[in-house]
Amino acid sequence: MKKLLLSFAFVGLCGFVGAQKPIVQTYFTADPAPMVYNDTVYLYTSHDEDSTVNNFFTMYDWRCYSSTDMVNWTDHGAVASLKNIAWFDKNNGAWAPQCIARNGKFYLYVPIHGGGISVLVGDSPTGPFRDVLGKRLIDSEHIWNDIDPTIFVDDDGQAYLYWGNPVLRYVKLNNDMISYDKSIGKNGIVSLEMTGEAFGEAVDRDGKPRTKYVEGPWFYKRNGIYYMVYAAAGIPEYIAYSTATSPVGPWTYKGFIMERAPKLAFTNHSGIIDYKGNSYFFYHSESLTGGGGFRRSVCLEQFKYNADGSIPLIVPTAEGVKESLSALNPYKRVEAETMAWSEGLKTAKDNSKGIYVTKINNGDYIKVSSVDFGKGATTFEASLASAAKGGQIEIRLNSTDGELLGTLDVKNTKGANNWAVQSCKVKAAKGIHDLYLVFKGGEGDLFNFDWWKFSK
Ligand code: FUB
Repeated sequence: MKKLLLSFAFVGLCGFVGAQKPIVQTYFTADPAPMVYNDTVYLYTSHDEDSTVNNFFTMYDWRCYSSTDMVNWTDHGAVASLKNIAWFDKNNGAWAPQCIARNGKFYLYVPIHGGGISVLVGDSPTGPFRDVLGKRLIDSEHIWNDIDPTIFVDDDGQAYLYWGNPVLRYVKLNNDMISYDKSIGKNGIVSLEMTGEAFGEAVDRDGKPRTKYVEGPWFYKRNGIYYMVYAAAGIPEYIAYSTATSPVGPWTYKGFIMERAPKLAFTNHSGIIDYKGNSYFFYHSESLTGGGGFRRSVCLEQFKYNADGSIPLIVPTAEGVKESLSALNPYKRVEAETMAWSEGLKTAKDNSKGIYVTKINNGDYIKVSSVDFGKGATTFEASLASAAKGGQIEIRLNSTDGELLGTLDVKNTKGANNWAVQSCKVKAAKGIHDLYLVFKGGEGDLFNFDWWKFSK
């Protein structure tokens, strides 16, 4: 991806093709599943590898990001991987996940393409997640089509797990969230009758009737209405939705939410939340530089429900979410992997340090939105590690060539994981600005970057 980013920069454009704005730039991410927990949005994603194998989905692990302002996102890395699922003997197939919190635990439901739906359990929203069952959760005859789990716990405590392509099925989860009521449907699994009234009328490639529903369901309740939002209408996919007055239907088709648009991928997949009084629609596109149908990127739009609870048509924009919900405090340690935008970078994990920013080359940068400098900072410090000559961090306001507050000369620390806090004096910046950390140096990887902080 790095080479592509550099060549793109060469033609004088930025890192997405004037279409939808990906909220993650360090990896290709897909199948967004947001979860609001303790005032923070945790976003679980699948992960398209940079190198696609056999021209098909190449997906080995699931990633997590978090935000409290909907503009700056912190990378928590891969929180689960097919490597941790001992009973599955292939390394590919980590498709669309969803996590929910219950009983003081976090349940990450994952489809393993060709292996069915599993549940992984963690003690924190960012894992680690364990394969507690040692086998798939959904005991079904359709494992090839058992993809895209979506989970909702109703007000009476009953949890429902819906999933499937091209038929929607559900189970009623037991309170332990890792087993389900076997007394309903076929061995506990209820297959919905896929009618035009419920999911919209369509025809398949051979002209036979089918519904618009394809895959990627997102199930939730709002103001007494149950919503089923899903990928619809074949390839390339629209996003459509149906509603019901009970968690098990009957469902009524309501129409499209997102139509096809340039730079949307041939799949689409949505997640919807309300957060701090606003409504947000997550989807994926292929708009990050180097993107494609198997190298997708999660994007985000804010929207408003209509007064009757219906969802308006949402048009993907180049800006995505336009305003941060709160200003960021630069006087508390900020993880380097917290960013509103970046160019040319990757993140990696160090067992003692956690996630850090790596693959830092000359000209790469991090943008952090809406940083509140208050009455002014005097010092910038950062935790850095360099096995090479080091380089510089230019600390700038508002753009990559905006006002220069100071330059930190990053010294060699005798190892790419030998961390040292290094600092420099800065000109006092006042008020709220976008902060740009612009990396300069010679050829190759310059240094690794764990966190930064200003002081007064
Ligand atoms: O990411 C792999 C598959 O593509 C998902 O499971 C579908 O929803 C589609 O997005």
